Amino acid sequence: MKQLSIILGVLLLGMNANAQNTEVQGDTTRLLDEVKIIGIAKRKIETEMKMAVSVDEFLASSDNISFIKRGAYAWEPLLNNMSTERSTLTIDGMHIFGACTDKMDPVTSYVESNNLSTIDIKSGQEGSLHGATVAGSIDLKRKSTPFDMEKKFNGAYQTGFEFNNNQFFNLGNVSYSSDKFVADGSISFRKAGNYSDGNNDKVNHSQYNKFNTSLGLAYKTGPLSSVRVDAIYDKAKDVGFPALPMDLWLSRAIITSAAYKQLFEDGLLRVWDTKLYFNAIEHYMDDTTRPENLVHMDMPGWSTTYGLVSKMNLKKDSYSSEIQLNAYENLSIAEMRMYPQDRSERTMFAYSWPWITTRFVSLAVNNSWDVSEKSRLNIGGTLGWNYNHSKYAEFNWIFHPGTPQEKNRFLPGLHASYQLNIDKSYFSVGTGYGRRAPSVSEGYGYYIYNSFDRYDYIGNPDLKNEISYEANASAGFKNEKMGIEIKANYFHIQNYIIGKVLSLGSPMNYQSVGVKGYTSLDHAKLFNMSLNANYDILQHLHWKGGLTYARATDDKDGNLPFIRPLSYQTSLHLMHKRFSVQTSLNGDFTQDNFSPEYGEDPTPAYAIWNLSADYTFNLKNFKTVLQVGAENLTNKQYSTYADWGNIPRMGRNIFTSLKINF
Ligand SMILES: [Cu+2]
Repeated sequence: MKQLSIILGVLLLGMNANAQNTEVQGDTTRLLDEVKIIGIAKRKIETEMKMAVSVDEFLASSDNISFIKRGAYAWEPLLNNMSTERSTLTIDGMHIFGACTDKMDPVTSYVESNNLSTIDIKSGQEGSLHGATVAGSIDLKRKSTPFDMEKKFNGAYQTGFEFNNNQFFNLGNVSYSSDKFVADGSISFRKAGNYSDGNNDKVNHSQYNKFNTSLGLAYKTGPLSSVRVDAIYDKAKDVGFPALPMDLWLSRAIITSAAYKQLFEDGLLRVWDTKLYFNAIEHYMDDTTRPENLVHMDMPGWSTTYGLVSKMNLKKDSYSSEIQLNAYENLSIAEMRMYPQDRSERTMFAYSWPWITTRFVSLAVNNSWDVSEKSRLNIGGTLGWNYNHSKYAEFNWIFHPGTPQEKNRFLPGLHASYQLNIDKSYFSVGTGYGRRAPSVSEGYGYYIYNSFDRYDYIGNPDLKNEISYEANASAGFKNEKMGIEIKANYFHIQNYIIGKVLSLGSPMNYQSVGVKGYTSLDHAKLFNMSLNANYDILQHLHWKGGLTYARATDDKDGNLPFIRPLSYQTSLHLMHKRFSVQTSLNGDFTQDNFSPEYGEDPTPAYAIWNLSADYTFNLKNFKTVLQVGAENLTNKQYSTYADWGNIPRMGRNIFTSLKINF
């Protein structure tokens, strides 16, 4: 497989590739720029309230993302109220898989806000370009400066302090561009102590330390072609997870890629971009920091992925298309070593991920036709192949005797949508069909302790593929002064994978109450809706508001867990000369549709008030912004429906930051 990827990569590199704009001229710098600018025009990594946000805080500002929080660090992003197994999480299209059986390390925890340009979120099957999915895709786009005829050097330095948890951070990034050569670099440090909740009580084990650095170099190999190499190194140390029975001692990731891009001046094919990548993660948990644990368990994990992603952009008249080939191989290993207080007396060893290899190849196409000036039709599809191999299948045979060591799955997907613009209004309707394979834990996990419902989870290699049928619609209106938009989607998912109590087997962990096996429900239904509006009250006074609603049930009309109750957000933004002030109120209504079967209890309503102000000035010739603000101004004690084990959230947090652009 690895060899196949390499051969394919070499083949693709040997051929020609490239661009996106119909106006083709000899000036290739411009061409390359135009391709890049699509990324730059998107939202910057900051929120209305805060300019120095973490990747998680930025993602939280998107209305189809919610989070399971196990502490202050590495929140698990849920897309359309579905867990990470149901979405594809990629960095520039590269697949990466966390090395933690307890989901301490979603892919989003391995990047930093100063090496990203934007985050591309696609809902449902529209996200199938990067691989088989049910919920959609989250693609973290790295910064990549375009080639420029003029030599340019820029960068930014950001520092700040947050008072609640004594978080101190320093983020720096630089970029250099010329006609032939481009370099992007970033470095960041964050260190935080335990945070305090709304009762001013310390939440123990909520500290973290993160170091991240990245480097990207691009060289123009010809008037219409370029090569680019990228690397990210991330290290998290001494990270507490207050909601879990153990913490993270050390996690390290290295994420590398080499890409070749070719643009074409004429013809149907405009851009061909091919990338080979490699990433490796090591993850070491530690429970010796928890004196309440009588028996200690070391649970290290490793995840290594090699892959290829090759993408073509086609365009002719009113037709444009993206074609993407994905191929990767991942090896996931997790160990469990148990011993009493004395480490030398090891009493048990097991693989919680018994060396699981996953190979995946998919070819995906998104086509769009501008049917008329006002309407567009999108049709796309994907065909994927997923292969799993379990090296130490004896762990899987304990609960599933005789199950084959290997498994092949075919994962087709289809989607279509129609968009219509009439004057200042716009509408869309869409539908989709797709499948996904079980994740490594769902398929092959062995005694993975879930501290939320306090069960040990066992994977099932014979699980059926999840099959999703989806419908979505949106409508909006926009003029110079205001905008309003409503969006809704509905998923009917067959063979919905979830844990159910097993009558056999006894718990391994003394904290656990029993054993659950991953099994398929006949079906589950999910509905998501959002309503957003904005209005410019005065030229320099802007209002924004939003509501989200979701409902999800299983085949017996019972509630599914981790579904966000009715939630809202409203904010005001006032600008005056060099000052700007913003305030926001956000909250959830009472969670009535909770699921006791999956360990949930009702969560009361809460509302959080935030306020921040910033001042822009010139420090010598550098544009500088100083910001001061407070989150949870009233120091409200609360936890949300998705706080693991109902751990309280942060109380009042005063934050300051300074950003210098040069
Ligand atoms: Cu972990």
